[in-house]
Amino acid sequence: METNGYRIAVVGASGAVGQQMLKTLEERDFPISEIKLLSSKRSAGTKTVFKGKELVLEEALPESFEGVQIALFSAGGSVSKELAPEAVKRGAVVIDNTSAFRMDPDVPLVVPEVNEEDIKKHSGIIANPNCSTIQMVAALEPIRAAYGLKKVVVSTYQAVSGAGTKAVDELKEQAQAILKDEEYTPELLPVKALEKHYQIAFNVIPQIDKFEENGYTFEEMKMINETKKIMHMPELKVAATCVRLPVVTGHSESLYIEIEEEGRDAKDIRKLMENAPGITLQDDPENQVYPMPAFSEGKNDVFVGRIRNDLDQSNGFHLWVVSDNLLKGAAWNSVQIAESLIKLKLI
Ligand code: L14
Repeated sequence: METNGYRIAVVGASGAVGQQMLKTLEERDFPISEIKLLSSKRSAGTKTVFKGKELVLEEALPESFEGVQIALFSAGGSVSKELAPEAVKRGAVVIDNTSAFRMDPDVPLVVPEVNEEDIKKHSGIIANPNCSTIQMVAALEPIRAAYGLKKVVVSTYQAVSGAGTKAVDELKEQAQAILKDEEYTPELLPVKALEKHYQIAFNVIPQIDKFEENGYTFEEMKMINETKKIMHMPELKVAATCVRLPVVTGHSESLYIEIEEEGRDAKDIRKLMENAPGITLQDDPENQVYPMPAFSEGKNDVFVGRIRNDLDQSNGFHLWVVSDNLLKGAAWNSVQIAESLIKLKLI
């Protein structure tokens, strides 16, 4: 630890995202003078290694944030609602990875490649967007900036790790049970809190999060509303269908977009992606090069490929966008926001 670094807390340090946050802080060599690993009462006492040192998780309490400068939250919406204001009261800047404050008009919702400057308006809490939203807006922003954007229709192919480590275990246990012809009772997906659960191994579930009254799921509405907020485009037309697949890590998305400018070609979009921050273009159909979740795991970038012209709509294009949902979709974007705070001299 460096003496001139920051005092950090990670809330939800034992979770799928929390663990990736620790790994990312290590990899980035984030300046840390002190780090506190916080968790629910249930996980308190468990140990985890950070920079070669074994650390014990403590139960997250309001007092835990005394002296903390940056608190990274990823322990569920109810924990954030209760403890983020307590952390802010004690002088910390909170970077929250849950949906608790994302649509709050006083809370910046930030993907640094898209709207880094919004961080300047924070009053204690900065929200990390939904995983599927982050990778989509990272790909859309360079297109919007160059050619304008009118409409987006997205279908997602989402990994189970978004629902936590238990959902990953469930997928593996189910797959093994099914291969051995054993009975298995699904318990977690699509939504743990609901009564009905479905098999995810060798299946596809067109529901992520609860349904809202308009027939869209909360995950779909998050993508729609968060995209407009991050891109500062309340008028943008967005539709989403969010689907869970038996993939452990890496969300994929099929995007149909319509741009403002006429006369553009898929080649132009490809060139934009080639030069965009945080994007890796993988688009060479002749050689079967395109993004896939199995090969995006462990990488911070958003991968874009299959860029092609719509066959009927002259300003319409199709893209395939893949990223590690635990990294750019969560841990990496959160740490990136922390790096932006330092870069913009806000901390
Ligand atoms: O909104 O179950 O941050 O995959 C992202 C992961 C909601 C649940 C969010 C999942 C979560 C989602």
